[in-house]
Amino acid sequence: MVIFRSGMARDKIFKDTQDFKEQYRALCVSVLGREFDKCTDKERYSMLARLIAAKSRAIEAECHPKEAKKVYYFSLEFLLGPLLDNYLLNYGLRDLVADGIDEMGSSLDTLIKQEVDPGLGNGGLGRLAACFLDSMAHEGMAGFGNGMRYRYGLFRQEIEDGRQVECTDNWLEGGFPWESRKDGSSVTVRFGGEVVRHQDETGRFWFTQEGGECVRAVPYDVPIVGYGGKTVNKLRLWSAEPCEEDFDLDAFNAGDYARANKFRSDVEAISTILYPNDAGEHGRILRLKQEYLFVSAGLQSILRTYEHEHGHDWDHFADHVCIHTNDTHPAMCGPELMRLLVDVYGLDFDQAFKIASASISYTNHTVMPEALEKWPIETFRHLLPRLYMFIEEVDRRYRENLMREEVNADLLASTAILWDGQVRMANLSIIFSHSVNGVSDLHTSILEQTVLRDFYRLRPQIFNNKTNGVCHRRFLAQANPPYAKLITDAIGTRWLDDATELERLIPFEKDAGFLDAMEAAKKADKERLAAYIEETTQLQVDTNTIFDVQVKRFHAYKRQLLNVFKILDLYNRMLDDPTFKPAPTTFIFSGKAAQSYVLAKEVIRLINSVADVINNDARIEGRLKIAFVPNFAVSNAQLIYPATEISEQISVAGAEASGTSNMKLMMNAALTLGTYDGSNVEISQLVGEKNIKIFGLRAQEVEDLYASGSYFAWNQVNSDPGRLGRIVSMLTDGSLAGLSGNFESIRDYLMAGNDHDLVLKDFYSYVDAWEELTAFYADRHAWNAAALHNTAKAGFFSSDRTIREYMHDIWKIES
Ligand code: F58
Repeated sequence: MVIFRSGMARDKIFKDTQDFKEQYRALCVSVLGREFDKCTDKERYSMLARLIAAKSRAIEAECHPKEAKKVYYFSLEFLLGPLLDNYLLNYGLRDLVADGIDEMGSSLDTLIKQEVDPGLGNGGLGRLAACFLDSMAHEGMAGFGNGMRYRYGLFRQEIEDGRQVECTDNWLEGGFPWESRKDGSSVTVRFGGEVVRHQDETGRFWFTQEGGECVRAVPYDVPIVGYGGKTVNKLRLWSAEPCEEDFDLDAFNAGDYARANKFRSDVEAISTILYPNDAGEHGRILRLKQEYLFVSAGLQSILRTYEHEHGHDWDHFADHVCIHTNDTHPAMCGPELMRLLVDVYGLDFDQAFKIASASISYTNHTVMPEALEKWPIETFRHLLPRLYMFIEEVDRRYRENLMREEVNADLLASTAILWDGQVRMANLSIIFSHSVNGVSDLHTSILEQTVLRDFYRLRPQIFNNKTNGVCHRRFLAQANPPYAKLITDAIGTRWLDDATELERLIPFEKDAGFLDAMEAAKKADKERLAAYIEETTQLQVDTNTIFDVQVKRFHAYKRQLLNVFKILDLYNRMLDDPTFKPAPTTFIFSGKAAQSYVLAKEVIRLINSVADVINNDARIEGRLKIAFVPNFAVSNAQLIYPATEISEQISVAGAEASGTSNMKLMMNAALTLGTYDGSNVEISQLVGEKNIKIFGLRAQEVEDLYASGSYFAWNQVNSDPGRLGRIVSMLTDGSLAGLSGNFESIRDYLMAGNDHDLVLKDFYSYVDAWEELTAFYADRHAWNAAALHNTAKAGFFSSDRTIREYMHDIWKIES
């Protein structure tokens, strides 16, 4: 399928198929010492990726002039997903390479399947960072990622007896052909030790941090290929290694290898795993070390480049460099940049603060207070004694300024960095930033009105909204070939560059032929997903049923539980009343729960237990089916989104900052069944109420209900023992216990916990909304037109648009 625009950089990469084959064969021989024909599929994939990576590095080296303003996107997570297919699409090389490989007796699809997902992120925040890298390259800007190269990604999820089991994700086992190690760009990062004051004869003094633990941060660079292939940026991932000077040679010589090696494993632990459990001081210190390591190493590397390109012209640093911090994990960027400018480059404190705050910006991704990071001052100062001095001084001056105006005195408790024995990372981020943004309209206004209200009162001008977006090339063009082809046949290829072109699909909402073809494409996508479900779970699903999908991290506020309650309600009503026939539906769930999040893991077990009961109950004649797809990752997400017809976005209003699966799913012509939360609000405004189903309390109503103290979960249950009460009873009466026991803790969360996420409160409006939406599905023509309208309006949710807004409003870069 040719869905690429002309004039792409591909011609510079391979002259033709013959040229590609020759280069590919030569690489196999030179690296592996074996002919292509003697290589395994894994090796063939690896060599192909290396070939494309090498070409990309060559383009990258010449991409940006030194005057170009550079943006460094600091994020502890980049959920890249597989790269090969995406880069071939971006270069416009897919057909040429596929033909070449066919002629060599293999197939591109076989090789693509060999690629493993680098699991370098948890969920939405990490995937957003990866979409942004893609869009920055697409926009032709010099935008670079800075993150951590975790030896083990987020765990691989398996399901046993309905339970989530966490297995090690050894994603680097077979090597990562996209990366290249840059020993020459290594830097040193120091933890612990003490701060020593030095003074010379003139009275000039300075500080150094000495002793403690010295870590060598080694960068691995991954090329980021923008669509069109003209811009290639890079993602720099840091790995922690011991500094040779710290090696305990005495212990080694004395044969005490355990002691000699201990420091090695302590240091390497820093880049071993993605976000260790928050349990225990040790785990937390490791997390703080990760945060400091990638911040310090990234900034040292930026300063080196700056010095190389602009010398010591520090006054113009912020004209050339933007440092964007993805949530609070890189919050130490501010003080660390100051430390480097003062201690290494000899600037004074005020100048350093000015430079730091003019170059740093911050995105907040959550309104949940428990997610706002805090560190005990003692831990912090012990680990980072010199950095802490800068934080303390900035905080002292901040307080002094605030107290000068009496009206502000009450803002100290909420806005100071140091409070109650803790370093508050969100406050640190904000005080060092010239821009603070939320990720949807609703989220930003909640930040301004509640969570960060006092900061907003003080500096309203730094607050702004940047509604999230997703990479439509990956999640529509690449993930959904039959639909992408249909779109391209209808409106040409420009939508790949400019997603707002999708609006040109609107006239086709009246075109019966187009709508039939669209339904056929959806059917093909459903069949592909059904085959994957069968392969991974041995469950057969019927592609003539509605595919109703909720895929995302498991969290109480996202309310997968509400979805299960709805399914149980439909089931109970079918058993009670043979005339009640809900629309035949396959409910598909996928997602991981954090290792230590007991309730979320119980909800996974509940879904699988309900599936075990319903899927095996002949009385309902296969009308309802539940599939849990294990190990949700970018790669299987790309199979799930295209096959979806109902997109479940049912978080309690006011809790989801934005959500991004809602965007990926609408793009793929799914209708949203959702609350008025996060960017569902903007989806609803764009597609119009005919083309989305909204239910439940609004954010303000939720807040008022909490504030009134008048909500009692028991009232909900007592007022309808036949439906809601019955479902709550089923949690503990043995009806669902067949697979692995009852669900007391879920019942406790609902009843003793007074239904914190208002599952019971929104239950009826949700079930009614589902029934109305599925009734609408029966009108195939109207449904398909509404589904197409969702795709047509999805252009706004391309991360290209989001990045252009960041460029224009925050980074001050013109396209
Ligand atoms: C997510 N946050 C938001 N955090 O929940 C979601 O609404 C939003 O669309 C997305 O960010 C992108 O803005 C999120 O994914 C994390 O994964 C944290 C990582 C660090 C530990 C705590 C969760």
